[in-house]
Amino acid sequence: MRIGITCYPTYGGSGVVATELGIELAALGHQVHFISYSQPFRLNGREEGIFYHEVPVSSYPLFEFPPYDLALASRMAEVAEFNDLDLLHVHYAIPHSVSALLARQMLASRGRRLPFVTTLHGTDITLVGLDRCYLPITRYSIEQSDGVTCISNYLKEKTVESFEIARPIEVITNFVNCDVYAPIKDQAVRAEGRKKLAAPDEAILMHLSNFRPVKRVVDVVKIFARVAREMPAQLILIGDGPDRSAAEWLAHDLGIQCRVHFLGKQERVNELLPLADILLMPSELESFGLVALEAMACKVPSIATRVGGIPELIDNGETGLLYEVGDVDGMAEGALSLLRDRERLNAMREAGRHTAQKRFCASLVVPQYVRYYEKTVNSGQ
Ligand code: GMT
Repeated sequence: MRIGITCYPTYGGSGVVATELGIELAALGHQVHFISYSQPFRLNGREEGIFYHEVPVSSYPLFEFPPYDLALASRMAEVAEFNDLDLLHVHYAIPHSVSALLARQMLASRGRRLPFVTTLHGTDITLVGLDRCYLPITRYSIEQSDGVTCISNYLKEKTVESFEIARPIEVITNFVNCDVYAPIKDQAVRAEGRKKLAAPDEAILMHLSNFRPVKRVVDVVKIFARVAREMPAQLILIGDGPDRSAAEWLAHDLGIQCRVHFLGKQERVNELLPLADILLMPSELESFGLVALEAMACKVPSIATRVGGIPELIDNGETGLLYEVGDVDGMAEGALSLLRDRERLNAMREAGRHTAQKRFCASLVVPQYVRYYEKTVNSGQ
């Protein structure tokens, strides 16, 4: 198939899923065209079967807000026509599904069909989409999509309930490439990698996010401070965003700044994750929690919150430990209990990898998207 994909190219789960999906589809022989304002950060521009089309957004003194959604719709229509696309797949409803709707109408007026699939990821429904400014158009574009998918059952229920959507929504969960996200088999190599982050007797706790308030990065530092009081440990934080400075200040105020390391945005997180003992994900909300899945595939269990779609991914006590939002004492206790009980930690490491392979591996999930595309393309003919 020839598939156009639009996503936010910035550091965020929906962009990661869209990019990894494009890479997997291209590896299966499909032709993939990314249409966005900049190249998605996990693409290097040299992948076979993947093409990138930038959306130029020109400004004009009259425009206080340059109309990106219109520029995107124009580019989608052009790319679809010039490359004979079978369909568009947009990730994150706002504004991508509205632009896709316009592109579909533009091409229809020229006698061409361009169906589009919208994948809902989370805050496009739970936060931004519920904002009254966007709610009516988000609901409309979901209803008008030729296909709609959600990344968890939680998000499907939330969408149906909050937007009173009657149309069918397919749940296609997020996925991970278990060859790319994998434990480091050679223990000497792993030990060498860990040496750059911590002393041999120290535990490594990790956090990875875009440091938005919903991620509760300050809780990450609080949890770590409690762990570090009890045992030698280092905290590695990957990513960047609005709450980084608050987390840095807290590390200083607690006097643990020499054990807390902010690495900023990293491209090859698959090389860092397997070095950790535990991932901390104390989010206020996660519709899925992709980072926890990537960590599981690397045999790293998560200490996380019992919110949104996380319980669909993490089996409490089996593949990770779940707590109420803000329960930093509980999460610290959980981390300590696992780090002190290597047998239990190892069992969890194995169970997590097993779950990633058996339920969330790209080789199982990506074909579900392909089948859904085929159904969508064929149903309107
Ligand atoms: O959570 C973020 O900061 C990014 C956001 C996005 O849309 O880019 O992530 C959402 O989509 C991810 C991929 O499907 C999910 O793994 C995240 O759980 C979801 N975030 C929230 O629901 C808060």
